[in-house]
Amino acid sequence: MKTAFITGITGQDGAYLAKFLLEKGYAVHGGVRRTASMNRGRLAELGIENEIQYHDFDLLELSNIVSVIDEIKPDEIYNLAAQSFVAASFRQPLLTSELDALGVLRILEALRMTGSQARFYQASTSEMFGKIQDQIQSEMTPLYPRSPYGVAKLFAHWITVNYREAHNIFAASGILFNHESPLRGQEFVTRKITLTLAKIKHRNANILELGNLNAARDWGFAGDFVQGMWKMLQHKVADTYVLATGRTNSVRDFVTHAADALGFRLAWEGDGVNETARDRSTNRIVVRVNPAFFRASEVDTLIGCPAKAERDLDWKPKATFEELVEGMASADNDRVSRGCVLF
Ligand code: NAP
Ligand code: F7E
Repeated sequence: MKTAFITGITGQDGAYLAKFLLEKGYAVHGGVRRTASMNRGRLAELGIENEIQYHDFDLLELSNIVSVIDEIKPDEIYNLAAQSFVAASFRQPLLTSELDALGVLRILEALRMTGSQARFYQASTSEMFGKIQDQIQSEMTPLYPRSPYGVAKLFAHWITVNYREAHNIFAASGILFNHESPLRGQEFVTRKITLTLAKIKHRNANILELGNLNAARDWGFAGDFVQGMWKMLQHKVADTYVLATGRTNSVRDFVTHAADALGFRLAWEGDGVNETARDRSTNRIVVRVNPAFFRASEVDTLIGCPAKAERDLDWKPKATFEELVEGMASADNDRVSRGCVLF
């Protein structure tokens, strides 16, 4: 039986990855930071809350990272822990860098200091492409991050490559494009859209306020992407891979599809900050722009090329954009109608 240690196990990807590894017969250990309230709702929703061995873990604390690795002696470490919300990184750039940049270096140093032979996965991100230098982004595309989050993740990516080359650590970096699911945090735009529209439908909210409707992302399903993480650690050599769907859609497209799935009939009207969407059946405005959600510097559009992962890892995303949106809308419709939105 192999042993895996997942940092960030309480987050979206951590939950899906834990389920996937448990099904493969792994002993799964999870790192959780101390908080005043329990936050294992995603693991509970997947029915695996009690199948995981939990360890106190914080990216800020080197001694803690060393002792956890010493105690578990994992075969594989998946570093998914991060301050992952781009908008928050503009307000908390130092904290974001401590966690998302130096936190990764702390784990790599812990691996070096303990002489652990664990294979290491780093959760890198398409946010590193930022102001895109190629129309379609691949492992060869120059990086140009546009937020403190993107800059911190860029450091983490390169320090992972450096420890691979300098210290012979099996350290893989997955440059993952946006991946979403019914377990996505409510602050991210996809989940904000499906949850708020479901609430409007059930008369628990009046309006969905969004920022940049023109932003376009390559959106995939998180359940597909965690399988790619695992494949990177099964490969004969550690490397860097892009995981993406190769298709891009705007925030406006996402709203339109989610609204359709929930039974609204939207008509878009106006331009720029005055753009709105009216529900034709009730004649009510249900979506409007609020500039408070604009970013100080924006990533306008992303679209990834997953050809290397397809070729070397035999990885391909399965869910389509439409299936993703419908799945998220349906899950939030159920939760709101049951009055049970736990995360
Ligand atoms: P998420 O839902 O925000 O989960 C982040 C996890 O990190 C949570 O478990 C959180 O714990 C934990 N964490 C935060 N600060 C920590 C600290 N100081 N010490 C230890 N743990 C800490 O993120 P996700 O969407 O699952 O993403 C997983 C990883 O992939 C992240 O590194 C993210 O930056 C990266 N990524 C995500 C995407 C995407 O589209 N989802 C794409 C590319 C890369 P709490 O539950 O206590 O908050
Ligand atoms: O924004 C626009 C916003 O916050 C997507 C993280 O997982 O993926 C995620 O980062 C787009 C941006 O995700 C709202 O301006 C419009 O252009 O859902 P998001 P993100 O910033 O792409 C990457 C790959 C990661 O690595 C990150 O960890 O949507 N947008 N209106 C809005 N975004 C939000 N959150 N809220 C709005 O009201």
